[in-house]
Amino acid sequence: MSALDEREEGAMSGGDDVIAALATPFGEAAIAVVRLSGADVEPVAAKVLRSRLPMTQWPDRTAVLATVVDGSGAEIDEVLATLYRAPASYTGETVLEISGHGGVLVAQKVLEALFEAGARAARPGEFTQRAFMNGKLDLTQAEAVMDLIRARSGQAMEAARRQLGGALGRETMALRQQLIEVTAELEAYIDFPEEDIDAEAGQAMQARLREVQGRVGELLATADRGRILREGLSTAIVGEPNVGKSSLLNFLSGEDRAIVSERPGTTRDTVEGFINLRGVPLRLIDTAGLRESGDEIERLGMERSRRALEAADLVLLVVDGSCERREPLPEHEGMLLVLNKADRHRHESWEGVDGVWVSCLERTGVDELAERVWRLAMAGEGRASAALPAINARHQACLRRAREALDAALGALVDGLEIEFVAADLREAVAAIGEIAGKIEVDEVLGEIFGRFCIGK
Ligand SMILES: Nc1nc2c(ncn2[C@@H]2O[C@H](COP(=O)(O)OP(=O)(O)OP(=O)(O)O)[C@@H](O)[C@H]2O)c(=O)[nH]1
Ligand SMILES: [Mg+2]
Repeated sequence: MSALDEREEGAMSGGDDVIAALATPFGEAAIAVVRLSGADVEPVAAKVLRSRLPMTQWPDRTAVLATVVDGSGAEIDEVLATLYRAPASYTGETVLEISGHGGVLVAQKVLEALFEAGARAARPGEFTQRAFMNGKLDLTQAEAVMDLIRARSGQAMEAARRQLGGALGRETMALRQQLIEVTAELEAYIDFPEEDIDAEAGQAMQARLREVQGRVGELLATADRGRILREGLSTAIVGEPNVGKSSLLNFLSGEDRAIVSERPGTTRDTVEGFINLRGVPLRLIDTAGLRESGDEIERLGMERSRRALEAADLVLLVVDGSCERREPLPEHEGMLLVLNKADRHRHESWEGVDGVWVSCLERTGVDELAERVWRLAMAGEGRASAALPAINARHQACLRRAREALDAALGALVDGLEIEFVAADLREAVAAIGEIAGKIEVDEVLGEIFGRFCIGK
């Protein structure tokens, strides 16, 4: 059975079992929220919740004071419980949220009581997966839920919010619709083999396909931005030993992450720190200083430095600006020269060299550095605009497939090949674009997506 059929069936029958999970982080907190979802939430929860009114009489979406008891009737916690009867809930099934006292043991006991009463532990993302199955969200929206939770910069949050609002899903479904219409028009000719496509209609179809093709290309161009917003711009800090690379990582991240010492060759392994530089998320990677000598371990470290350098979106090349400039500077796309130790003195050999002066010791120069990094990071076309979508790797793969199929269809149409060939390519493009919002035939794709969620979401 395809996921689509399942989705429709799910909408009618609801989930078969009641799932439960802690929706708040595990640990000590003011409150802990345990969430349940399923068609039989009420009969299951009624076994463990005691309240003045029986649960059947609880008003919808209203907090009710209740006591949680275990199987033997022993009281566990006094809680506020809110019932969202199907279909007006996050998952589309009946949902119950139990807000109890935050505490590792209390929340654990509440969950155990619920499991004993017939609920089972939810898998990561299972609540959202059910919301998708019940048609509450399309797949891009479901993915945006996690993007929003994980957003570490204002831009990432804004992009996730837009996607959660359904912008990407609507757009891809509209493109899919256009393709379906052209396919239908073509297929009408298949039924009348004696008729050729007349020139005007053929032109019109080509024009429509080109329009979709253009938009697919534009969406594909946002993949880089999407990756950067989700994962951060990988930024390697490189340079000779002892110039202050680790100091720069600590300075920018505001944390004492990497060991700093006056001994050259201190950093052996790469050390990472995530920072948010004026809304640009950066994954800073401190590396081992590059030099000729060094022992075995240091050489291995340098090997890692080179790999980080190759893979980086951005490179901060750190030099000691108080010392004389010796070798020619390496070149790298997206590289910025950072002249450190400005507090000592600015050696005249650096005059006229394009770079940013900082002092990690006295913590100066960060504003200009942020400005320059921002400009470099956003140099990529259109990356800075919050209004653009920011597709993820899965969307990118679907769009690439769609683009290939579209290219083939257009080629076949232009060459006047058999209409069946064109239609087959178009159907492939329809399927590929449809997958983005969740018109999916393969269940593994769903498992793959929701498996990355946090439990309780
Ligand atoms: N005066 C001054 N000293 C600094 C500054 N930044 C770093 N240092 C000193 O320079 C030395 C080396 O700093 P690190 O941050 O360990 O240098 P590194 O580039 O990571 O060195 P390796 O890991 O060995 O490659 C330390 O003694 C720091 O205190 C600065 O802005 N001014
Ligand atoms: Mg270091």
